[in-house]
Amino acid sequence: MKAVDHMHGKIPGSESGIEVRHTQCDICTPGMHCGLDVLVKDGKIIKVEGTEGFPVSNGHLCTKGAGNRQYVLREDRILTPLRRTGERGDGKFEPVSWEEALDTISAKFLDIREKYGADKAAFYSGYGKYYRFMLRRFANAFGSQNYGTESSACFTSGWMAWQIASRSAMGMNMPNAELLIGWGANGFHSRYPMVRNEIANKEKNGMKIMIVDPRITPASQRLADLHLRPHLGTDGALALSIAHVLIKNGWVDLPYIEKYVHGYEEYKAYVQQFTPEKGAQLTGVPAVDIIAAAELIHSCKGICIPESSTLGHHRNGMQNYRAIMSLLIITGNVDVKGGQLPVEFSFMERACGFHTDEEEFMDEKWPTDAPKAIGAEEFPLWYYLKGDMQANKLADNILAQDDHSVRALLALGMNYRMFTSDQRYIEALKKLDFFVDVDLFMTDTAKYADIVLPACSSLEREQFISYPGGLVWYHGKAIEPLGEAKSDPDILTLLARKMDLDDDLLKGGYEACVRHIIRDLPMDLDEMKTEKPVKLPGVKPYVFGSTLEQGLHTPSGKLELYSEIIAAHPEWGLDALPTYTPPYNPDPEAYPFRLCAGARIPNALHSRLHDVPWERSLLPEPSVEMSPEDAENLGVELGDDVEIVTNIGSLVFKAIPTATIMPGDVFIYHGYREKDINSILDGTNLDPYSGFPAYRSAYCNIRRVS
Ligand SMILES: Nc1nc2c(c(=O)[nH]1)N[C@H]1C(S)=C(S)[C@@H](COP(=O)(O)OP(=O)(O)OC[C@H]3O[C@@H](n4cnc5c(=O)[nH]c(N)nc54)[C@H](O)[C@@H]3O)O[C@H]1N2
Ligand SMILES: Nc1nc2c(c(=O)[nH]1)N[C@H]1C(S)=C(S)[C@@H](COP(=O)(O)OP(=O)(O)OC[C@H]3O[C@@H](n4cnc5c(=O)[nH]c(N)nc54)[C@H](O)[C@@H]3O)O[C@H]1N2
Ligand code: SF4
Ligand SMILES: [Mo]
Repeated sequence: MKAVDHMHGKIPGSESGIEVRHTQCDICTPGMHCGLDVLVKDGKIIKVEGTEGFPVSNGHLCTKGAGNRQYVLREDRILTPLRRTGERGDGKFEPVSWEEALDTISAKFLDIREKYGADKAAFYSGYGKYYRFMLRRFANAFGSQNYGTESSACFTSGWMAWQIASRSAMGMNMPNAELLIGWGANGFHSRYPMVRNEIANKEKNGMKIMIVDPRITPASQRLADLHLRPHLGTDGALALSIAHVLIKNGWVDLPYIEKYVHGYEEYKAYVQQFTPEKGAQLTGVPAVDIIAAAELIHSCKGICIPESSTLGHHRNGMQNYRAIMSLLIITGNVDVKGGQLPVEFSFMERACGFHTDEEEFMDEKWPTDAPKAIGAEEFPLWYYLKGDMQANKLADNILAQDDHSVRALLALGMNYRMFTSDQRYIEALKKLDFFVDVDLFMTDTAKYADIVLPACSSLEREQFISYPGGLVWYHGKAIEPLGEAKSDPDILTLLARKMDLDDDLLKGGYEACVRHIIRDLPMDLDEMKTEKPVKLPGVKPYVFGSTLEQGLHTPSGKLELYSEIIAAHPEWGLDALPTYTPPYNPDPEAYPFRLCAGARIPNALHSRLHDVPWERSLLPEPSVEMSPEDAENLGVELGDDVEIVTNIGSLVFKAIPTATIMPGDVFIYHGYREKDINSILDGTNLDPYSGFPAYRSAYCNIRRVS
C-alpha cells in the first residue's frame, strides 16, 4: 500500500499519516463494483474516492458509492453477536460471544435436521452476492435444497428467458453495436458505469439508441434517437407488433433463421394478429412509432439490449422478455458482431472471458434425494432452470405450518420488505422455531431473529472478484472489521466446522474455496493480491458465431422461439411461444391508475441507503410521481399528501406532479421503512413462469388527503 499524499486531489506530504487502501464498492450489483480508494488514518476512514484507471469505473463513483463512509459507519451497525431477549420484533437483544452464538446455532440446526429432516432448514441470501457460492454449497452439504436468494425477484427472469431460448446466459458486444435498445433502462439512475460506456459509444462510433420507457428519463432525453412510451407491462405486445412489421416487410434474416432458429413458422403465425394498430391499442404507443422502431431495427446491423430487471417485474414479465429478445433472434442479432452474445459466467454471475469451477463447486453437494426446493411445484420452470427455492413462496411455506414447512432459517442479509404483501414474511418469521440473521445493521428483519450475527462491509474484508476482459483481483481489507464483525464466508466456515458438515472445502475457509474454484487459471491467487485488477494471460477474444456454429444445448440445438423445454412439459400449463397476456388488474373500475413501484432513484439502494444522511437528504420524503394532468384533475399540488389505494391496502405519500409521467401512471419508490409500498402490493400477483412479483404493473386509485 502506498503512503498517501493527497486529499482533495493534491499532495499534503506523507507525514499526514494518511494511507490509501484499495477495495471495491459493494453497494450495488456485481455488474459494477467500482474501484474504491479508502483514505485511512489511524485505522479510521477519512474519506472515499474512486480508483483512477479501475476497470468499470475509472475514478468515478456514483451518488451512492460516494456515501460509502457514512454507509459503513451507519449508527445501527451491529458490533457483536446478539441473542434475542424480548419478543420477536421488539429489538431487545444482549451481546453474546461468537463461541456461544455459533454453539447455539449449530445445536439448533442439527436438532431440527435430526427431528424433522434437513429440508426443514432454509438458507437465504439478500442482495449480497459475493458469498453465495459458499452459502448454496452450505445448504446442500447440510442436506437441504432450500437455498434461495433475492434473485428470486431481480435479473433472473431475463436470464431464464434467454436460458430457454439458448441454454446460455447473454452478454452484449456493445462496442460494435449500431443500435442499442434500452428497453426499460435508465442507467443514469441504476447502472451508472454502463451508461458512461453507452455515451462514449454513441459519441465515438455513432451507435444509435432506442429507449422504451413509459417515463421521460435522463436516458430518453440524453441518449435516445427514438423513445417509445408503452403502458407499464405491455412490452410483450409492443415487441410482437414490431415483429409483425419486420416480418411483413421481409426485414428478417431468413438465411440466419433457416440455419439457427427453431419455431419461426409458429411464431410468425402468432404475431400475425399484432398489427401496428392492435399494438397501439394494447400499448398506447402510436402505430407510426411502432413502424419507426421496426425501421430503425431494420437499418442497423449489430443490435443489443442490456439485461433488465424492470421487464421481469410483471405478472407477464418473462413472456414479455421473450417477445423482446425474439426481435434480436429474427433479425440475426444473436452471436454476431455488435449483437447479443452467448456468454459463460466466470464468477458471481459475471462473464469475464474465462472458465472457473464455481458452478461445479456449487452443484457438487446437491442433495438429489432431498424434497424439492420451496416453490418447485408452483413455479416448475423456475425450478427446472435454477434448482433453487423461489423465495417469493417462502412465507407461504412457513405459514402453511404443515409437514413441508421450514422451521429454521439462516439468512444472510434478509430484508423482508423486498417481497410483496410483505407482512406475510413477518408473520412467517414469527412462526419459525429458529431464525438467524447475519447483517451489517440492526434491520427491522433482524429484530425477529433469535441470533443476529455482525457482518462486515467490503471495506473490512478480503475478496476475490473478476471483471470482463479476463481481469482478476484479490483485494485486501481497507480497515479492520468494526467491533467483532466478520465476513459472511468466515461465518459460514465457522458454522461448517461447528456442525461438522461433510465438506472439507467449506471448513477450509474462503481463500481455500476460491483457490479450489480458480485452480485451473494460469495465475496463482497470490499474484492477484494487487492494488487493482490484473489481466490473466492467454484470455482470447470471443469468436463471433462460434456458439451457434457448435450448436446450442437447447433440445433443437438452435435458438428457440418455440420452447421445446416448455412444450415437453404440458403439465406446467405454460406457453411454448412468447405469447402476450395483458397485466392483471383485479378491478379496473376501482383501480384506474397504473402503478410502477420501484424504478430506481440515484440516492437509494433498496432498503440500505435511506438511513445514510447524505443519501436521504436528496429525497427526504417517500413520494409519488404523477402527471400534471392527473394532479390537476385530483386537485393535487407539489408536496400535498395523497393516499394510494390498492386491492390490499393504502398508504399516504407526498405528491410530485411531473411532466415526465404519462397520464394514468404513478411511480413510487420502494425500500422506505416508514412508507413500505410492498405492504400494499398483492403477494399473489406473481408471474407463473418465473415466480416474480408484479412490482411494476400494479394498479391503484389515488385519493387526495385534505
Ligand atoms: N440507484 C440505484 N441503482 C440500482 C438499484 C437501486 O436500488 N438504486 N438497484 C439495482 C438492482 S437490484 C437492479 S435489479 C437494477 C434495476 O435496473 P433496471 O432494470 O435498469 O431498472 P430501473 O432503472 O429501475 O428501470 C429502468 C426504467 O424502466 C422503466 N420501466 C418501469 N416499468 C416499465 C415497464 O413496464 N416497461 C418499460 N419498458 N419500462 C419500464 C422505468 O421508468 C425506469 O426508468 O438496478 C440496480 N441499480
Ligand atoms: N416494490 C419493489 N420491490 C422490489 C423491487 C422493486 O423494483 N420494487 N426490486 C426487487 C429487486 S430487483 C431486488 S434485487 C430486491 C432487493 O433486495 P434486498 O435483499 O431487499 O436488498 P437490500 O435492501 O439492498 O439489502 C438486503 C440486506 O442485506 C444487508 N447486507 C448488505 N451487504 C451485506 C453483506 O455483505 N452481508 C450481509 N450478511 N448482509 C448484507 C443489508 O444491510 C440489507 O439489510 O428488492 C426487490 N424488491
Ligand atoms: S455504481 Fe455506485 S453503488 Fe454501484 S458499485 Fe459503483 S459506486 Fe458503488
Ligand atoms: Mo435487483
